[in-house]
Amino acid sequence: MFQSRLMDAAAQVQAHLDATMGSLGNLPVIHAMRYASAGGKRLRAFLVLESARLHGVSPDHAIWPAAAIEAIHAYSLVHDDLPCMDDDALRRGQPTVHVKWDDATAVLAGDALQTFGFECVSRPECHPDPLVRADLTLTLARAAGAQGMVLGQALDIAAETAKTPLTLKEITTLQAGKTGALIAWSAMAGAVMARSDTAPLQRYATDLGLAFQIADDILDIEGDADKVGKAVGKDADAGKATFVSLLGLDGAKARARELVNDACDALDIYGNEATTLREAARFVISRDS
Ligand code: GRG
Repeated sequence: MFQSRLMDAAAQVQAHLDATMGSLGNLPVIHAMRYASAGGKRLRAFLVLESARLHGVSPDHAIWPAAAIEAIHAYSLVHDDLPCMDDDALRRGQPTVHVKWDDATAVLAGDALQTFGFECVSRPECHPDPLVRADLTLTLARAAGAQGMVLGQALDIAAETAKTPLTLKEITTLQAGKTGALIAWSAMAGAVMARSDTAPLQRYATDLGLAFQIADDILDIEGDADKVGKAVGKDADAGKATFVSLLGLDGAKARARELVNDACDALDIYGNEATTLREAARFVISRDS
């Protein structure tokens, strides 16, 4: 069930991005935007669509926040791959945007993907109620910005030159911003659109986001094609704390399983309707890329 819903979400969001970006023109920056926002697992779009389904929100409305979060996620990857950040040559198995075009195009494509994301959630087609659109926009700004993903990225960059490795508490805070905030927004989007309680999905997504990052650290150790490029990146630096370096490989795996169990428990109030979200949580720690 989860795999087919994930594939459906991927196809729907790609079609929507193609349709909405198709009219943007023919400049290199537009091609770079479309290139950078293609592919990927589409886990965040899936979470938006599933959260919307759980709350009876129309898929025609939910596709807008699904496209928004994938555009913002894509912007963060384009900027993260730049030479001044992680300096990666490969993303999703393809040359990164600054390698295929140049640094300036990558900065602009990332900027344009970010503003495109905010346009998606503020367009009238996203939801008939302007207060809901405002709420989606406000919460997305907080998740992506200086209290969320940008904060996490800044803490990560600071950690590279810190005299001592981060503690478990510090790395948990860092990752809650860097990867957790967008994942949490995605899972809560349906409840926001339905003007319903976001607390159960927030609990689910907080645990899911952390489990996702622990799984990413485990994949770094156990091998992933995209991460081969990290041999020249700053993550290759010795001494940078990860969940694996702090907990050990077995400890990290056990912690990820514990978080997934807690994430599933947070969905109890939705009963069987949330089966696919529970499957998604299990997928996050069993994926191979
Ligand atoms: C530049 C402000 C700014 C932030 C960048 C998300 C991020 C912050 C950096 C990405 C670095 C990284 C590889 C983190 C590990 C976790 C992660 C976000 C992996 C990529 O997400 P997936 O696996 O990617 O969902 P796909 O390609 O499937 O969309």
